[in-house]
Amino acid sequence: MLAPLLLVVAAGATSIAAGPATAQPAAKPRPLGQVVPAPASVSEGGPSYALSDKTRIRVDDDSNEAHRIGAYLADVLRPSTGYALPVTNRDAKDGIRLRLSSDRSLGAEGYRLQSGRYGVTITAARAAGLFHGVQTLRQLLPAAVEKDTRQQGPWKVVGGTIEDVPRYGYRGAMLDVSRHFFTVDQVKRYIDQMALYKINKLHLHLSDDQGWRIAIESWPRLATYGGSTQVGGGPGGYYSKADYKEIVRHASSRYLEVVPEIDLPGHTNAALASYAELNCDGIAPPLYTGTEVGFSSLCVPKAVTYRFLDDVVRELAALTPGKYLHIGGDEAHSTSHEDYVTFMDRAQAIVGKYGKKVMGWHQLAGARPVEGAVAQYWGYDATSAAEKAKVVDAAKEGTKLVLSPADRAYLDMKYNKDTPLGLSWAGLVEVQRSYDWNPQTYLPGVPDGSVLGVEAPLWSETLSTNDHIEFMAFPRLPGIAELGWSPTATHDWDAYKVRLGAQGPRLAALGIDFYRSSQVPWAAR
Ligand code: TNX
Repeated sequence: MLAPLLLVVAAGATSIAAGPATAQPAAKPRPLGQVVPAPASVSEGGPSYALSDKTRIRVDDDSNEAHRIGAYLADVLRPSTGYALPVTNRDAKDGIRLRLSSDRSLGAEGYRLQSGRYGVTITAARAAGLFHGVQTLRQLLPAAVEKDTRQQGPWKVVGGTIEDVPRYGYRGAMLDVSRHFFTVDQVKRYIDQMALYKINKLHLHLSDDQGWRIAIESWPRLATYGGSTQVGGGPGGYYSKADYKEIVRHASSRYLEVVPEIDLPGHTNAALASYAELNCDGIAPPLYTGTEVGFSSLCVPKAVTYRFLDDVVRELAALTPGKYLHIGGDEAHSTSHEDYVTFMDRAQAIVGKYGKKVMGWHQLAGARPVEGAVAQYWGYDATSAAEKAKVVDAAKEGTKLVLSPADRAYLDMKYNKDTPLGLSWAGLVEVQRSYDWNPQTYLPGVPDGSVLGVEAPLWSETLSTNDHIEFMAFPRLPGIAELGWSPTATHDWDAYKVRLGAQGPRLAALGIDFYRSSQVPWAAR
């Protein structure tokens, strides 16, 4: 089943790399396998389909969601092609068809894409699969299709069939909105970029020493005071509940689940500054705008700490349709181990009380993870064997893992010593290093089935604009997305770098400011 894919990818390698920069748009459509993340199986053959001014987008008449996805696809394609692309449920001979079927083999997120002389049909069992299939279709068209002004065609899709289901159900990206605040529109822009690569979780790091970013009615000063600054002393900001709901709504329209994080019991200076009673000594510290970590802690023995926690978790859980609530738990260097364990027991119970699954950074493994808890591993090559062993032992006991190794998946690590943004505590992380690892074997000894997937965190100590986000996330985020989506058999840097190179003109057409790594043979168009 996989052999055709590897062949197609290899063929793509020659045609893309050989294309001279000045050539006119080629009439030959791009190979079916030239997609990131690599599809599970590809078989190319038969006539290609050319979009035209007669093309319609047909959807099953009884699904609102399929209609919405059809309208979304039309919005992507209309400006560049100039075609009307009506979305219709009437039978049309020629066109793009979005079809929900009862084919269980496609699972919750998989899809089948078939293209031939009369059109392209995307079939899925669930709407999320149609949406992912639409992302694949975008990549099968010339990169200029992503531009927002009229472009020269032809707009051809090569003939053949893709059958595609994800390797992992958890394919995440995290944005730190605490160290620097990002507006609702900025978060939505990043969501749209994640969706291109079939990412399905948005983890929002909503609180840290430098800022509390979500309105909590029962503790209003958390946001109004605790959210009033950021690293470097800028004005900060926070999401009202309506803002937050808008982020959740937009994410779910892109088939992403939002995973909110309140980092506890360390990384809490913004909360401690907002309410004196949360401090063991009853004295509120000043707001913090530096970048040190590990100096703050909630007061574990005080009863008020758990009233605060209950209120925050209750209000946040009520805003969260997704199943996870992330309680941080990293770098609690100012909390004794005994206090840490006590605190995490209580915090996990509160998350359970409000119907959510606990997620925490992997230090949770050194406490007492509750049944069903998910630990997010963020160690790196230099992490001690003892620390890794705690995580592996927890996995053996049933704790599930999401992998975010800092020297692979951290999008805030510098690419090389000259990268103007980012940090380097876990090392320099070029594009190949970021891609070239296997989530299943990364922590030896972890039982099969423990790994739920991968996540690429973006910490924002040094990042404050869209360009900053995009320069650090691209092109590493597509590589992490591929590790989460594609079968291991497709894993091959030499093939991947060519497929990634083909994303260059596409990212440029979308106005994404990406790092043009010299490791990647960037296509000219
Ligand atoms: C470590 S990763 C942290 C964050 C920093 C990040 C910077 C983690 C769970 N904690 O507080 O922002 O490094 O790379």
